[in-house]
Parts: sequence; C-alpha cells; structure tokens
Amino acid sequence: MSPSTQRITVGELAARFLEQCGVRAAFGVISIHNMPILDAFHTRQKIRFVSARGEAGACNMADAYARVSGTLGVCVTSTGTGCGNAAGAMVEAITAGTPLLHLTGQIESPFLDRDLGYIHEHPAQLAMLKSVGKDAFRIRNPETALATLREAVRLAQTPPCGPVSIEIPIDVQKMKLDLPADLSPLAVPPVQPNLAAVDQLAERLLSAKRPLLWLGGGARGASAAAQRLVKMGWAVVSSVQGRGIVPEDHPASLGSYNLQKPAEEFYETVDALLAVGTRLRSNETLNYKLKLPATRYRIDANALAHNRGYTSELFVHGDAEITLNALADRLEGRMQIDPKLAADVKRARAEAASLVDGTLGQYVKLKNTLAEVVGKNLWWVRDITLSNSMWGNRAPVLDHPRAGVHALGGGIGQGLAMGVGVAVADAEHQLGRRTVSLCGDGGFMLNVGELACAAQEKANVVFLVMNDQRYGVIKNIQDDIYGSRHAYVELHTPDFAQLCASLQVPHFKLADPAATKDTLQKALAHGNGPVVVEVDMNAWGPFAVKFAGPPKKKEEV
Ligand SMILES: Cc1ncc(C[n+]2csc(CCOP(=O)(O)OP(=O)(O)O)c2C)c(N)n1
Repeated sequence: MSPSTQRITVGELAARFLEQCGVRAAFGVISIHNMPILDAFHTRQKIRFVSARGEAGACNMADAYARVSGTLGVCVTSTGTGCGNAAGAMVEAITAGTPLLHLTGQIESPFLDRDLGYIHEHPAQLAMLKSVGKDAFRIRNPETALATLREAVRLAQTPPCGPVSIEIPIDVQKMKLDLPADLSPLAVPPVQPNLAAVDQLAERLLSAKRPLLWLGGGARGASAAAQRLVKMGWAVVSSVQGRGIVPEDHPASLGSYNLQKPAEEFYETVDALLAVGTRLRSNETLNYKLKLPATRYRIDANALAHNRGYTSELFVHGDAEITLNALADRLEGRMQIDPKLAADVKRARAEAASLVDGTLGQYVKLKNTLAEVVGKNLWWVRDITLSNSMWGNRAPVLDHPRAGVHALGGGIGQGLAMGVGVAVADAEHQLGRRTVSLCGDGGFMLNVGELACAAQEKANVVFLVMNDQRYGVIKNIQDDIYGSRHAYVELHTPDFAQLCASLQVPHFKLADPAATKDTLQKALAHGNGPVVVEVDMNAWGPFAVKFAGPPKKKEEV
C-alpha cells in the first residue's frame, strides 16, 4: 500500500460502486447488520437513503424507483427477519423483471453457518434469497467485494432482469481495502439478433396486410423502433406491463384493451401477430385461451420465451429495440397494409372501452375525471384492488413506457410503498410527473406504516384509497363460487381522516361522485408530500358488474 492510497470499508465500497451505477436513491431499514453501508451513504451524501418502516415496503419502493427511473433499484435490509421481510416484494420484482440489488447483512463470519443459535442468523438465508430472486451471493472478504457487486448488478440488469441479493457478514462490511481506481459497473451489452433470422422474419411479414404488434414490458426501451412499424400502418396492442410504449391515444392502438371480446374478434382479422418482449401471461390472455391471430412471430431477449404460452412460426432472439429497428429497416416502404386496419382498431378499442365502462356504474366518473384532471403527465401506480382490475389496468391513457407501475404478481399491499418509490424517483431524477397510486383499503392497511415514511420523505403522491371496508374481490368470489359464505372479508378499518391527521397527511373524503372533480383538483394541488383521497365506496354504491377474480374464458369459469 502506498502512503497516498485511501483505505475504505467494504460498506463504503458498496456505496461508491452504487454511485457509479447512477443510483440516486436507496431504500431500507437501518440495522446493526447494515450500518457500515448506511453510514457510508450518510457520510458521502451522494445517494438519498429512504428509511422505510419495513423491509417489504423498502423493497417495493426500490422496485418502483427502478421501474420509473430506468436505473438500478437498491434496497438494504438487516439479516434474518429483516431480510425475510423483503421476500414477498422480491417475488414482485422478479415477476416484473425489475433490475434490483438487495444488500443484506449477515452475522459475523466466524460464527456463520455453524448452527450456534447466534442472534439474527437465518441458517438458509442465502438459499431463500436465491429462490425469491434471480440469484444471490455472499461477500466473504474485501478482496472479492467489488467483483461480487459488479457481477450481481450485471445479472440484475441482464434480461430477463430481476432482483439479485448480496449478503455481507457484518465483520466483512467493516473490513478495509484500498480504494480501487476503477469502480465502474460491468457493461450489459444488448442481445444482438441474428440478422439472417431478421431477414427471414421480414420476408414473412412483407406480405402481411393486417399486421399487429403486441408489446410487453420487455419492449419498454423500444418506443421509437415500435413507432416506426406503427407509422407504416401496423396496429398495436400492449400487455399491461407494456403500456405507453406507443402512446395509448395513438389511433392505431388498442391500448391495453387486449383481451376483451372486441379485441379477440379483431385478432381474427389480423394476418400476422408480432409479439415483442412479452410473456403473454395468464392475466393477459384469459389463461392462455385468448384466441390470438393464427400466424404468430415473436422477438425476445430471453431465449427461453420461444413457444412459451403460445407457439410461433418464427422466433428471433434479440433486444427489442435493435431487432425492431433492423426489421423496420427491411420493411419500410415495402408493405401494402390494408388502409382499413386503423379504423378497425379504433372501432374494436371503442367497443372494448365501452364494455369496460359498462361494468363500472358510478365509478366511470372517477375513471374519466381522473384522466381529465391529471392529464397524461402521470405516473400511474396501482395495487391489487377491484378498481384496478376493472379499469386501472386499461385507463387512463398512458403516453410513456414507464408511466405504469402495478403489482404484477398479484400481491396486495404494495401500492402504497410503490407510490413512495415512484415519487422519490421522480424527485431525484427530475422527471416532472404527478404520482397517483390506486389502492384498496385492505391493501393499504397491509403496509400502512409506509404512510409515515411517505410523510417524512415528503413523497409527492396522491393515494386514491378505494374504501369498501372489506376485501371486496374476495367477497365477490365467495358470492360466485362459495355459496355467498362471506368469511374473513369484513375489515375493521381505521378512520382514515384521523389516521392521516395524526401523521399530518392531508385527507379528503370523497363520498359524493358529484364532488370528484373538485376533490381531485384539490388533492393534486398539494405538491409537497402525500395526500390521501378516500373514496367512500359504501356511499358510492356497487359496481354495475361484480368482478370475481382474473378474467377467464366462459367455459373455464
Ligand atoms: C399478499 C397477498 N395476500 C392476500 C391476497 C389475497 N387477496 C387478493 S385480493 C384481496 C383483497 C384486497 O382487498 P382491498 O385491498 O380492500 O381491495 P378490494 O378487493 O376491496 O378492491 C386479497 C386479500 C393477495 N392477493 N396478496
């Protein structure tokens, strides 16, 4: 060691490395077992650390931060129980394909893996982390710390992206090493498509008269490339995770009205479907029974996507943006697309949207007024609640590939924390949009401690809490198939006005549909922290149609 070499701890190394990754905010709960990392965040003041009230919320926040900012999400937890608390949110992150680094502690190395009953030890922590995420590593000494950090982040950012964990025993976090001269992350080169395969795909598509592009979350980076095809006259539809890649008000877009009857009827008239960066998941395809166009092609950066869910005639393994651009180069000016296609999409979309509206009863007013008041300048965050399943997954119009953030894996209780993560991303990356998070009262209560975090962090979120004082969707399912035996669904719900007052969070009760516009305007006018708009569903009345679980084909019900 030369006298001028700076010595840093492994904890500080982690902080400095994350700075190099472009991370501007991290989320977690402080603990004896992660203090060397958080002390470095604090001392260096380069990364904002958000103290969540629980590790589940922290991990949801990091996930949402990554989805909106396009940078790595980071959450920091304690070893043992704290780490385990993050597991459900890790499941959400892997379902959504979010690039996330989860740093957690471990007990002192000399006692580790010896079954000594050492406090905070979870003997199979690494195995748990491997199973709930994409991969997991342990840093055993300062010499290998940087390589492990680099590889974990590379894996997290390599499609299919996902959360990767690193556990660092507390003694190792405090150990010192020479400050490395180069702390840059590893490159993650996009998957280059085989150009002969692109030629072949172009050859097949050249004769298509009514082509349709289906975009999933894997195509989020391919907005401009996708729009080249749309400009040529292609129609476009998206998964819920692919919303806004092509602005949803484009006349050739079905938006995410992808499984309603009018959409399915429209698919019958399509002579080539190109599915890009999509898993064609159960919830998007009526459990894989949705009748997609018979002639299908697929592009995906995950080689394993080939023939999953639905078969295709041709598969190109490649990055969505590069492959779609290569395809557009070969097709532009050479296709003769049916000029009636756009009008047919428009009709199918209008019919699908009106079918959705017809199920909503009074709540159509909430849907339409929100769109009117907030406009398109929106981060649209949603928990699992009736209102999201019924309309939030399709409306309002999104115009940005990262504008939609929802609990893709179906777990309730994540919308509150995700709203915080989104608002922090918006503030730290100066993105300039309003965050609105749609939650059920049941889901909101699951992680309600994060409302205190939202207040402390001045997270700029309007929470729309759909309060029916019960697990509404479960009650509907009980009506549907359990002989209306309403067990375990009625909830003791707080007085949200008092709860919010105690946290100094502005609260509006929306009990009269006629007051919707005024209330939303007032809520959105607050620009300095969270606001709760409680929609009193018992005053508003029921939806016109009972939603009882993910939509299925009639014969399956
Ligand atoms: C983590 C988790 N636990 C349990 C469930 C089962 N579940 C699905 S929806 C639901 C009710 C949600 O209630 P609420 O948030 O009030 O929304 P509502 O259905 O009333 O619109 C429950 C308990 C789940 N999806 N996720």
